[in-house]
Amino acid sequence: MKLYYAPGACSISPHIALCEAGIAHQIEKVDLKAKKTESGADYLAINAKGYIPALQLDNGEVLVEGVAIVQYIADQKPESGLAPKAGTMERYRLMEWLTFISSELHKAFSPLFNPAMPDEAKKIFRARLAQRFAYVDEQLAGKNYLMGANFSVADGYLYNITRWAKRVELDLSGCHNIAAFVTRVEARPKVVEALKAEGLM
Ligand SMILES: N[C@@H](CCC(=O)N[C@@H](CS)C(=O)NCC(=O)O)C(=O)O
Repeated sequence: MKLYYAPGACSISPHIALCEAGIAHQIEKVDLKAKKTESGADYLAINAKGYIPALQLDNGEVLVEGVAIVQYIADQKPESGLAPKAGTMERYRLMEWLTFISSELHKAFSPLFNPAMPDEAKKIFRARLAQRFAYVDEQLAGKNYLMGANFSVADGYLYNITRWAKRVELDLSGCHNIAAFVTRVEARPKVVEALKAEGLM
């Protein structure tokens, strides 16, 4: 499998999933402005949507959308425990988290990364994100990970997105459970492997 990624972007989540699942893979960097991969390929021919992540499967098929990609990876190695079995209530709980992280956290960062967005508007988006993170902080009370004791693909995604807070001056200093979660995730050897491969450590 090959993961198309950009260092530090939302492709960290599937990258962590691949490492945690122990799946042999390659990674190829994408220049998102030029829409070119590091080997010179036209990225739009790989993913017409133009964004990362994209996962090229061994049969050549390309899967996009982070939430679909991480579940695909987890399902290749059910023994990894990265996702509960499909069809169970627990699996819908995982999807509930993945959807929340995607729509309420991940995409809510976009206006804060946009240089054209006025500062007054950014304040509103920042305040909304702070509320969402406060909810996550409450949910992590007394738990190691979002689903309980075990690490899942939702944790890799949450960790990925939480890394962006400092870059957009989002103050998470009151979120002590999230801080402990981040420390716990960063202590995982497979997470370190993914971050090192992207040049982030
Ligand atoms: N819906 C997509 C969104 C992915 C996304 O937002 N990717 C960003 C990086 S974090 C990107 O590639 N932006 C560049 C662009 O849209 O041209 C997903 O969840 O996988």
